[in-house]
Amino acid sequence: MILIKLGGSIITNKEKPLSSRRKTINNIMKQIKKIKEPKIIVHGGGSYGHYWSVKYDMHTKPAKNDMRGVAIVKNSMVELNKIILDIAVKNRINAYCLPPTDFMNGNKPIKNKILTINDISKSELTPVTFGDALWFGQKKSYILSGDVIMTTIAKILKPRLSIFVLNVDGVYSNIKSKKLIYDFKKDRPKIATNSMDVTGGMTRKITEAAKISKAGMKVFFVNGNKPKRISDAVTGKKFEGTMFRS
Ligand code: IP8
Repeated sequence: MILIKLGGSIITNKEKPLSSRRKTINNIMKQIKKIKEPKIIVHGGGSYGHYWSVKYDMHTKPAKNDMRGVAIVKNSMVELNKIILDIAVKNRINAYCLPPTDFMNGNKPIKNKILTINDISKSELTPVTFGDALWFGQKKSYILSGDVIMTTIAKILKPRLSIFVLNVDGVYSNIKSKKLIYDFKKDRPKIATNSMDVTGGMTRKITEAAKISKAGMKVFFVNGNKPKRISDAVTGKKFEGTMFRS
């Protein structure tokens, strides 16, 4: 099984609230369609979920947030998800929408539900889930990142490969000097959190990718602006991007 995360920065215009990059999503879906293995797609919030999460001061830590904020963030994610689903279906991918409420209870994954996602992916369907605003319990809510969903699913379903599709080439802050933005010795990212991303942007991605690779699985970061790199990474033909190995 191939687990794919479509980052918010590649599927939306981060500078412009509530604007998606339909052409880019379409090009990515064309490549995903070529993958002849079971696959699961996760997507981020970009200028939909993050825009409203910032406005309503909602974060990954469970808190007694304004419930109007919860409603609005969730609605915006459903809207973005609908765009993703439509473009997937247009490209003959049988997208099967699974909001994270389907397999999360508060901030705990429901193991048997996640095992079912695997069964679904082995049929002719492609499960699609996303980062979201979730009910936590005791009148609290929190923002669940799609990157965290990647780790949650990977730990249970052990994908052959996890791919993070980004708006950049990889995890170097400077491609020439090959300066890494993750300190593998100290086991933490070197860069500061992206202020627009309530879930931590690139920092979060690297943290989750490191967790998946430490659990013994292969993780790739690829640039979604060069979508052929996605199918190339899957076939193992050629690889351009950042590879995490345990
Ligand atoms: O962009 C966050 O998902 P992420 C989703 O994958 C929301 O971190 C609602 C901000």
